[in-house]
Amino acid sequence: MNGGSRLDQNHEVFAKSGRGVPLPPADTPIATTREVGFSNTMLNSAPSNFAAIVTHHYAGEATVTYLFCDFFRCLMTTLILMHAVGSTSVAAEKPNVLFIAIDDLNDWVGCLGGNPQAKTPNIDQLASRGVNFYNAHCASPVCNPSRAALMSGMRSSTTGVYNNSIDWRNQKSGQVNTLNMHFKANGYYVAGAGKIYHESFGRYDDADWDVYYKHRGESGDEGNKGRARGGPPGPAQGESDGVGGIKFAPINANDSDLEDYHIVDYCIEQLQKKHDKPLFLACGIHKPHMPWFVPKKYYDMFPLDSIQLPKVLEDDLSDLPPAGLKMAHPETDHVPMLKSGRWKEAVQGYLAAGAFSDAMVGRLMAAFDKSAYRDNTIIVFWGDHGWHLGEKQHWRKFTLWEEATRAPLFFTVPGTTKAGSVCNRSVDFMSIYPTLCDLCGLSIPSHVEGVSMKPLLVDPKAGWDRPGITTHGYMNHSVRTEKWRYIRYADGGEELYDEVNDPMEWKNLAGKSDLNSIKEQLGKMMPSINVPTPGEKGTIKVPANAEKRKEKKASKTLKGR
Ligand SMILES: [Ca+2]
Ligand SMILES: [Ca+2]
Repeated sequence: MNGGSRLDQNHEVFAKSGRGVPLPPADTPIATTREVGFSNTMLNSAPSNFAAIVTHHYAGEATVTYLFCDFFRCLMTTLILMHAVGSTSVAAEKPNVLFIAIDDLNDWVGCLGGNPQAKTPNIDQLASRGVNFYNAHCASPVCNPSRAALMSGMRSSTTGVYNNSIDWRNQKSGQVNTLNMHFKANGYYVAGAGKIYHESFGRYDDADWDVYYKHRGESGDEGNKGRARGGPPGPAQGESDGVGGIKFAPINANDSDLEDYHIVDYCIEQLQKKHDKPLFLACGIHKPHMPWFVPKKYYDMFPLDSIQLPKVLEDDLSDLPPAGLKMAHPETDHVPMLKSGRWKEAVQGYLAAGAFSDAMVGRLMAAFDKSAYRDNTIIVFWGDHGWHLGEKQHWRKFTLWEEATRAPLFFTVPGTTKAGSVCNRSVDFMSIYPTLCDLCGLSIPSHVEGVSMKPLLVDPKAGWDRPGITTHGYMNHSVRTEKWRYIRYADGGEELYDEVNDPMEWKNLAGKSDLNSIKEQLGKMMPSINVPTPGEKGTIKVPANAEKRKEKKASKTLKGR
């Protein structure tokens, strides 16, 4: 074992097996589909625009204009009637969408193999309904930019939304139709609950959602049965709440004392209702985001003496460039964790929080299977980014390595996907927006940067020469293919990993001159547009502490309850 002297040699460790498979041949075509549909918005505006153009053309000829006005009244009536009939039949054919987001869930999921001790039977069952994207990566390893990019369809590097303190609503991402808005504008009934956007920057306007679950205490609609934001109280007075900023503790509480329980309840209610329009239902579950304060029964599923630690190479950081070292910053969390001797407890806490979120997914899916939506609904399940629990001597997200970029992504599409499929192609979450449009017959807005993955849903082994791209801070990018990960930081620092032979990313090969052409090829795939961090024109910033401060504050608040 490679635990090294800094780790407790008695701890059992686990290491991941190779996850990558070789790249397809370079000449494999990019099989993508971008069908352009005819949106209801376009239909609604078409007759009046047309009339305005013709009226303008005949300006000065009052009689002709008058005749045309009469003619257009008839034409418009006919078009409106046709539209009404058309949209009814189109609506009837449209699939529903169940859109499930999990916060901070890495690959410690049974069907992703990130930790053999993870217990996630409900999430595994959900994945097995369709295609499990085994090599899927977030657009950014931080809540707000990851979600803003996925939902807006625009990368962090295009919008400048790089961290949790930049309000995506005030940048380019706030000026376009987000995914839920696009579905709403195209005839869907769009309902949501929980964490879909980063909650500091939620947006719940009429143009965004038809209905949205409200936290207790917020001005509510009739569906308001929510708990206070954040859930149950923390550990009892005098009991430990974790190590520094890493918050974990079993609590004496019921599942229903956590807000996620009520978020799922709200979604179940939506599934029990009949909707006149096709349904787009978004369910955002908060756990396993910290604090890992979940009922004790989930901790009991993972006896402490059985816990295996992630495998860590003692001198792993010695081959990192300065920018990589800055992202690892082991002194913040890892050194205190080793000193505390409580690493196993922290791993137990994350597994327990994951098991709790799995139970919530189980409740949702049991209700889904009993609902009228069971056979005509596309299910997409995604985690917003990964999480380190000591790998590369780092904790939390905020890096460009596998532990922080890889996250769950599963698609089930009735009539298209085959149960039990696994796709090894490297993809990123920018493809979720266009894929859903493609599958539901909606146009893909021109601002959307990703491409549809429909060809991979039809055939998970189809040709695909795109990488998964992750951005963390201005000009810091990672490109992940099936064979390689190439990282290039703003200051020019580089890392290159062979994912087939080195899945833990221990050996940085960037200095090997015989791999220069590989680096060059991968570097060309990085985003060419790089918008500076708003308010910091032209400066380089690697945000690492914003969310940590917020988490600290939140856990303090929780403890007080
Ligand atoms: Ca997150
Ligand atoms: Ca290394």
